[in-house]
Amino acid sequence: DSLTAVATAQPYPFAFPRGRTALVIIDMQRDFVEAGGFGEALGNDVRPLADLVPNVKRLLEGCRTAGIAVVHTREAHKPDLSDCPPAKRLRGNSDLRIGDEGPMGRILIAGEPGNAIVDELAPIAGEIVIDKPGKGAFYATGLSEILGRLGTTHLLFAGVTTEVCVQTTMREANDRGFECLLVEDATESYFPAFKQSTLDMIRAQGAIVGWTATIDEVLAALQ
Ligand code: C5J
Repeated sequence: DSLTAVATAQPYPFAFPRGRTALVIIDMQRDFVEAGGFGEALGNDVRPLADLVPNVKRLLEGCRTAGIAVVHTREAHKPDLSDCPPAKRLRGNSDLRIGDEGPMGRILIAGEPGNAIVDELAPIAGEIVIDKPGKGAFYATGLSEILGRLGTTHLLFAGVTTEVCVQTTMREANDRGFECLLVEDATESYFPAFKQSTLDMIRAQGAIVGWTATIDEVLAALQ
């Protein structure tokens, strides 16, 4: 429906037409959230991201109940790596690189066990799943066209990691004319200070990139 919901948010209330809003859940895949994946290969402690899963589930279920469209993304490359520039594959000093065989299959490769969205957040029929080769979900994907066909104007963001794929996608969306809100307790980083800085910079200067609100604030607006 086109009824407008209004969430308590920072830096000021966020009004969103329910029928033109989508929840975008970024990269809640085993590669980032579970031991043995890309995130751990890069030297990170994945526990804070694993602890985030129940929060994202609560937001997802609330949005499903309210009839909000849902988009899931995965950072995923083709098995032949033709969509992975050497600059991305060779970056860093990890022993395990994109495309290498890891404990959960080939790292960040579509179709491998580690590339799957965690079971608790698995997409259901009718939800959109985007495989993205970049950090931003608009780069080299059909996301713009899909949201255009749906008539989507407002996006609620969740997922990982706050300052990399979530922030990049939110900035891409902002430049494409979407009104964007990041759900504070439905996103996480391997670096707590980076999460906090990202929330602060997004909502600074009168929501220069967008708004932030808690899960409770978003779900209260959808009651
Ligand atoms: C990263 C992501 N951090 N999903 N990917 O490499 O944020």
